[in-house]
Amino acid sequence: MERTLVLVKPDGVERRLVGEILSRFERRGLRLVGMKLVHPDRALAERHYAVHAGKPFYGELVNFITGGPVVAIALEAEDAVRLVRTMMGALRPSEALPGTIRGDYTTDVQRNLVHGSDSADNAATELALWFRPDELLP
Ligand code: DAT
Ligand code: MG
Repeated sequence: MERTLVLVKPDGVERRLVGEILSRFERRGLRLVGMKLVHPDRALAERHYAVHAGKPFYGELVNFITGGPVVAIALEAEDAVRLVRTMMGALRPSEALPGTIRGDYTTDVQRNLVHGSDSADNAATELALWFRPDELLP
């Protein structure tokens, strides 16, 4: 079993798509092991997106993710990291297939509704960043 972090980004909360997004993962059969509504401060956002520091879109990205509340969700499944990435859809809007979250609801490379960890190592780091140990089910 593997765990991964999903964030419903501020655009998802604003667009009232939290339930829709969560229900896709639930119906697929992933186990919900943690969830909370958080308005991230800059320090949290900068740590979360540290791998992108220095890239041209980094400043805007941090502004966007700190612009409103997000829902942090911890999910468990076999191969959860890759499963969630597949269900999210590609970063490039023209490559996000219908049937994926991004492919069904977004056309914007930044306002793309969801974050999902991209490796098992990053999932562990990100889960520890967003959740205290006692906020996750054993
Ligand atoms: P993903 O969110 O699919 O993991 P990523 O890790 O490469 O993609 O980038 C993180 C976020 O940064 C992404 O969700 C939106 C933003 N971003 C990435 N590339 C961008 C670009 N070229 N222009 C604007 N925003 C971008
Ligand atoms: Mg990423």
